[in-house]
Order: sequence, then C-alpha cells, then structure tokens
Amino acid sequence: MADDETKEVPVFAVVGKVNTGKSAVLATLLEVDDDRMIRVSNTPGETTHCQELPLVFDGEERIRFVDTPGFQRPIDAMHEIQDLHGDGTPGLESIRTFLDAFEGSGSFEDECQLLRPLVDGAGLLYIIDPSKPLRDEFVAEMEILRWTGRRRMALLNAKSDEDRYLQTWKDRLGSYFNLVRTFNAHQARFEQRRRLLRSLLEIDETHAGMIETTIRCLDDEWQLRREESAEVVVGVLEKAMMLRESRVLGERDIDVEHRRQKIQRDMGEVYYRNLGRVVTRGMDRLLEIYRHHLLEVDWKDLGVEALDLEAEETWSKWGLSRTQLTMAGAATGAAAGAAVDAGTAFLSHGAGALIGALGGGVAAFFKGNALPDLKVDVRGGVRLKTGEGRKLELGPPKNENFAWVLLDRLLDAYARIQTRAHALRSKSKLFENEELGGGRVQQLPGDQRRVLAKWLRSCGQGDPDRGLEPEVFRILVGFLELIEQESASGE
Ligand SMILES: Nc1nc2c(ncn2[C@@H]2O[C@H](COP(=O)(O)OP(=O)(O)O)[C@@H](O)[C@H]2O)c(=O)[nH]1
Ligand SMILES: [Mg+2]
Repeated sequence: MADDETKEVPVFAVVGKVNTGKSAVLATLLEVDDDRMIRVSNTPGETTHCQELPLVFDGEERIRFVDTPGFQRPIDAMHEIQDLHGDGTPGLESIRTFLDAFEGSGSFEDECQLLRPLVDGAGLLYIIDPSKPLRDEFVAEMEILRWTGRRRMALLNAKSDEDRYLQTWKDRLGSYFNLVRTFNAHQARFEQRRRLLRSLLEIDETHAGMIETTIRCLDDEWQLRREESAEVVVGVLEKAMMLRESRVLGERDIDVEHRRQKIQRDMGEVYYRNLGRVVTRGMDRLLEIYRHHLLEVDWKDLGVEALDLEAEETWSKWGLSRTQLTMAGAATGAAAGAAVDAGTAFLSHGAGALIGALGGGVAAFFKGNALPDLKVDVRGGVRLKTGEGRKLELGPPKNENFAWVLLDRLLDAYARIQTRAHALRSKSKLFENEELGGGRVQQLPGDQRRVLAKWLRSCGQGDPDRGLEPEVFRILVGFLELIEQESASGE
C-alpha cells in the first residue's frame, strides 16, 4: 500500500554490444512500435545516448528501463578499471572511480553512459546474440558488469535459428549473472513478456513487494484488451449483417438495358465497398487495442486465397461446414422483403430474372471477383405505392456461411495481431504465415454456434436480438482467450 507507493520504481539498464537487439527487446517488451520512440535498426550505433523507457499502468510507472548505447571498447575499459583499482578484484567503487575519471572526457563515452545508471543503483539486463561467438570482448563486458555487483539477468536474444554458439554462451553466463533466460524479440508474445518481467522483478529483491501488483496490472490490461476486441468483433458482425444498399429506380432505369447494367454494378460495388469498410475499420481497431499504431496493413492481403463463398475450398477452410451450418440452424436470412438477392441462392428461385454478376475488384476485404457473387436483379424490387418505379434493397449475401467466414477472418486477424511483436518494423507481413488461417469457428461448441447463429440471423433480418448480445459477447471473449492460449502453446 503506502509502503508500495513510497518505494522507488525498479530501474534496469539494458546493456549489450551494438546490434544484439537491445532496442528490439525493449520495443517488444514495452509494446512500442514507433521508431521515433525506440529505434530498432540494422545500422550499428544508432542508440548514442541512454534513453529512459517506463512501463506504465493506470498512469503509474511500474518499471523503468534504460536503453544504452552498448559497449564500444570493453577490453580497454576493463584494463582501465583494473589499473585504477590496483590489486585484487574491482568492485562498484572502482567503477565509480572510472566514471569520475572519464565521464565528460570524450573517451569511453559509451561505457560511461551505460555504467552511470548501474552506479546509480539500476539492475541490469544484458542482451546477447547467440549467433555470435563468445569473444574476449564479451568476456570483458561481463567482467565489468559483474564488478558493479548489481542484480543482473542475461537474455539470449536468438535472432535466427543459427544460434550455434548458444551452448557456449549458456555454459559461461551462469558465473556472471544471477539469471539466464532466452527471449526472441521478433517472436515473443504476451506469455514470454510476462515471464521476462516477472523474472526481472524476482532477481531484484529490493522490489519484491511490487512483483505481484505489476503482474496483476499486466494481466488486467490483457483481459481488458480481450473484452474490447470481443466488442469490436460483435460490432463488425452486427454492422455487416445489417448493411443494406438501396436505390429507388424509375421505370426507365429498369427497362433500358445499359441503365440497368450500370445500376446493378453500382449497387454491388457500393455494397461491398461499405462492407469492406466495416470490416477494415474493425481490424484497425484491433490493431489499436494491441498498440500497433504504425502498422499499415493492406487489408487486401486478407484474401490470401480467393474467398469464393460457393467454392469447396472456402467451405473446407473458412466458416462452418455444411453439417454444422444445418445443425446450427444458421440460415442467416436476407432481410424480409429484400427485393434484390445477394448470393447464388438467388439462382434457384429466380434464374429467369438473373442479370449479370458483379465485376471484380470491388471489395478490399474479399479478393478479386470471387466472392462478390452478388447477383443484382433490378427488375425485382418493391413497386412504390406512388407507382413511380421500384425500391431495391441489397444485402446481406444469402449464403449462410457468409457471417461465419467473416467471423473466421476476424478471429484469424485477432490471432495474428495479438501475437505480433512490436520490434517488427517491416510493413504488413501480418498475413504472411498461411499456416494460421480459417477453421476456428468450427471449433466452437455446438450450443455456442446455435446462439451465435440465432443472433446473426436476427441481425441479418435487420433486428438484432439485444437479449442475446450478452451471451454472444461472453462466447466471443471465451473464444478469444482460447485463441490466445493456442497461439501461446503453439511455439
Ligand atoms: N530476426 C531477428 N532480428 C532481430 C531480433 N532482435 C533484433 N533484430 C534485428 O537486429 C538489428 C539490431 O537490433 P537493435 O535492437 O536495433 O540492436 P541494438 O543496437 O542492440 O539496439 C535490427 O535490424 C533488428 O531488427 C530478433 O529477435 N530476431
Ligand atoms: Mg539500440
């Protein structure tokens, strides 16, 4: 309580040779994707000054990290410290003497910068790239760090599979550090971040009382994000199912061939463009919830394969199986009185009236012209009471798998977004790994599918069942959690 508040925030200096991934580890750990705040870069020596980076929950700083420039001349520095100390093993006082001698002098600039926080009381996180051999300079670094006497953890940041010196490092690190852990800055997920934070707090026994509170803050926030995401998913489904595109047509619009064609095209295009907007807005919101501010995702990439609702491939990969759909009673039902049909179901009861299908490239969300099997028949429609033409309304696609494919896509995006490490600075790539993918909704228990189906149907009919919403929300929160657990264990 009060005791907790009066305690100073634990501080950890992040130290290591340039390019071992110090900044990358911090970016992922603190979820900072902005190069202006944490520069992750292939160009060595980009971090030239110490930078303080706080971990804040509810406006309160919980842990502070100091990103440092890294050692430049560790062997020379080691010898200087030894010389300054004289006989025996140097200690914190010798480091202090070294700083007194060189700070501001122009030599050992980087060494002085990284040792300063340690002398001032910070703990230490030493980052290693185990694909590099353990050379003398590293031994010198570790020696100096040991002399500080500060609590210290070594972190093996495996940058590639080729960490052939891993064992050599592991064998040596134990004698220099209180704790040795591995962490992959480009792949670490919530579980790994959580574990790392906990271990850090654990080696720093002066702040032992703060561990549980900090971890609880972390967990609470993650739970909150999951709930917000479930709300986003519910919102997108509801909007998508309720989306309509309507036009009032005069008799000439209906009778003149080229006018008819144009209206068909326009309506379909506008419908799918709006649908695409609903979906991408939801996805962008998910990115925001998980603090990916700068990732510009080309949502067209989402169509990793042609999402043709009628194609067998879609059915085997995305959405529910036919049996599941039947069992869930999933017919989503186009709006009552909808005059224009969307989806090929129309074919069976209006083939004679069928006019051309929609052209390609209309919807960012659905790839190419495969999905928009949206047949628009402007000769249908409800005759207006005034006798002045007809009103046409379009949406949602009649294909009963539509909402489930959509949900599956959203869940896939969720899985990818919440596992994406913030150290990754390349654009997109969010949908690169096709191993992830559809089929998630098929894992929902039957009773949950039925509840969702019922609610989706009500949305499709333009009248969302508000009474079902809390349960739909609960189902989705539970399912998102399951997805998180799956991706945490699937390493
Ligand atoms: N593949 C991969 N690359 C990494 C990882 N960590 C860092 N890098 C890359 O290594 C380079 C240097 O990383 P940075 O964090 O800037 O190193 P620093 O100089 O120690 O701060 C950057 O291009 C990073 O993207 C990792 O875990 N995996
Ligand atoms: Mg750096």
